[in-house]
Amino acid sequence: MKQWLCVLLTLLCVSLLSPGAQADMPLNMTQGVTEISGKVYHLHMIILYICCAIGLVVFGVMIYAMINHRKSKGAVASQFHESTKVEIAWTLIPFLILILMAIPATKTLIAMEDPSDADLTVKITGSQWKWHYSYFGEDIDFFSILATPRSQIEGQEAKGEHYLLEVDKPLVLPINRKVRFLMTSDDVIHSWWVPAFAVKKDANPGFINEAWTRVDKPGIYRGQCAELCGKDHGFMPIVVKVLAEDEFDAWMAEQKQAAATAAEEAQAALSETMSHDEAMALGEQIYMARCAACHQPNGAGLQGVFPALKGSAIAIGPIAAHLDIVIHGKTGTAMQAFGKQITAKELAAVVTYERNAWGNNTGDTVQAADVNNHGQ
Ligand code: HEC
Ligand SMILES: [Cu+2]
Repeated sequence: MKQWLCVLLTLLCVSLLSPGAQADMPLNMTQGVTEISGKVYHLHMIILYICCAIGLVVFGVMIYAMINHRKSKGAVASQFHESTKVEIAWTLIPFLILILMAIPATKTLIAMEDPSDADLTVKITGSQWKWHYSYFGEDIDFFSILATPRSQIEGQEAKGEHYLLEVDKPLVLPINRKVRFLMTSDDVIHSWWVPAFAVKKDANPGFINEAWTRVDKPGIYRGQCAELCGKDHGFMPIVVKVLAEDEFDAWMAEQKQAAATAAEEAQAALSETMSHDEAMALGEQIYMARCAACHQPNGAGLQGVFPALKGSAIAIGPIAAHLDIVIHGKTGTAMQAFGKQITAKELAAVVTYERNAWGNNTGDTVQAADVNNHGQ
């Protein structure tokens, strides 16, 4: 019996503690790709070793006592009370162990909490259910939205390799530069979590939290929202593409160029007239990507939470009121202001779509200029 226990305990220790097992054991925490994530990993391992040692001692003594001092062997319990020595020992020893654990933990925490001297600052805003990235002082900002097709989510198609962990536009960062993150939210509490960077920070409405990272290795890193934030909490992944420094600079220049072109195009779109079919096609695309999560692909909404647009008084009533709620949102509800999120042309298209889909047969075609005149 005793031998068996020894073998079992030894096996357990070997499998937990051997470095080989750690390296490819998917159950363990990732070592990540930053200095901090390495520190966090080592801290985690130190604490795990201490816990294992305590566990071995406590369970060892307990099992030894159960086996060797059992009643059938004629053991008689000793009766003693208020042993000052034992009481001091069982207070002092855990206290010392805690202090011992607090030293490396504090060091790591302090390092994690120091976002000073950053080379780049990115503001991260969570909202139901997407991330918005804005590069400070660089005039670059964009939304990052789940890119997994609905057909995979609904099971009509096999799930891809990065199912629910892929986005249309990833956050792009350089290696070897200190990046400071400012996190906030437009609605409820979200949490921006990328395990490979050991960054996990709440994004709270009305507050700004800070975090930082400096990535050592180029690559694509994935994460998720880590704070239950509503129906599509599991559908707002994070993808970070980390580039070599020169590639990053090139990307940045390209983004600025693209932003300038997009601004010109948006200006040009104001004088264009979309055909009804063109508006419906673009509108459906925008609707599925931006609105369907709440109002549902069939426009029926979710009773008591998200209103139906099929037959809704706003969607088949005057255009101005319809434009108004889509552009400005409705404060205090999950209906966001889309005026700054998508272009006038896209707004016109999605409103056209809502006014003519699912049997909403208004026949209206809204143009970018109408959106602009309404006040985007
Ligand atoms: C995060 C969830 C969410 C998303 C995404 C969303 N909406 Fe809404 N929407 C709401 C809620 C909630 C309301 C109800 C607001 C209220 O209480 O009046 C609403 C109301 C509306 C209404 C008024 C309907 C009525 O009859 O009262 C329209 C029109 C509308 N949304 C259009 C859109 C469009 C267009 C999009 C995409 C560009 C969109 N919504 C995306 C949550 C959402
Ligand atoms: Cu979230």
